[in-house]
Amino acid sequence: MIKKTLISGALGGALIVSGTGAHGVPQAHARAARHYNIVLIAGIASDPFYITMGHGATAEAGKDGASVQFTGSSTDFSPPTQLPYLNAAISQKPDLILIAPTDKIALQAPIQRAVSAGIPVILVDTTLNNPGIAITSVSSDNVLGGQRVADALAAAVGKKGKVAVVSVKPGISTTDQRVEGFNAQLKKYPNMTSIGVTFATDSPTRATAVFKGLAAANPDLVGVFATNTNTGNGVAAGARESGLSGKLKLVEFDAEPAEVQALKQGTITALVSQDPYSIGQLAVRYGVQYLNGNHTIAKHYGTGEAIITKANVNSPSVARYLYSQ
Ligand code: T6T
Repeated sequence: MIKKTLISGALGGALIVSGTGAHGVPQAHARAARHYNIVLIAGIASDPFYITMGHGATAEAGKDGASVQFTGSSTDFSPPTQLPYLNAAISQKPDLILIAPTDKIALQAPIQRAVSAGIPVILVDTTLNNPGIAITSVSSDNVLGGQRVADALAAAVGKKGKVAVVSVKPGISTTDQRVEGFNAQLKKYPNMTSIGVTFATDSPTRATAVFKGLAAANPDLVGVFATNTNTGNGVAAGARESGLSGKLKLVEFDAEPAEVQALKQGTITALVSQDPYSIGQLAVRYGVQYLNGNHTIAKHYGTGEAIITKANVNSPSVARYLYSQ
């Protein structure tokens, strides 16, 4: 599917209209003038979001006569664990680097080193404070995603009460933008208040502890927004272990298998999921186009988001928004 318009309501289904030629994507595949070696450096390589992105990138590379090496730390989403993979890629001198920077400031200079070494870079998912050093970036609209979470949570709690946010750490563009969108949209609900953001460093165990602490300290808490997969899995476990599953409403970002299972079981009310397959696919497609000498590329390409609930989780219209492993 190339052209895609997604219309989604607060807790409603998602309608995807397909055709060809959206995102300014070249209609025919940009076949490589020669074989291109592309390195994809994930935020965290064990995360189904990036694994699915890797599948999209690899599939596209196969069509374009290129190859993708999928790398990244399998333990942590952090600059110190990501940097060795970036440094290794720079010394390997691939034709193109696709990278999800784990911090918008800390990765700026290291990515500039790749660019200065003559390796074009495309930012995938997360971005930098100055993304202009990359030839383009491909991502979801994370501010809009955060707004959708606020609407879904408001609908789930009857538009009133105290809610909390559990996120990863400050400085990650995606999760920061989701919180920004969420907070802005929450202002539209005068009877709702947020007690703010607590960070759990992408650790499910810490997110469980954070959830339990928040629930214990705030018996009137009615809902929680968990801003990504690992955080969401920890929060959902916390709700189950505290006997609050289904009672305290959870709306989470992403749709990896454990989150989808928790949605089906009623622990999670709604997921705002992304399209990582298309992120990988488009990044390779534009990268190969660039390497072939066509530099008429936009500075950013957006992929869609979907709201997934029990009502539409088995619908073919949201299938591409469910992550694989
Ligand atoms: O939510 C995704 C990604 O968009 C974010 O940048 C980091 O966390 C995930 O990988 C999911 O765990």
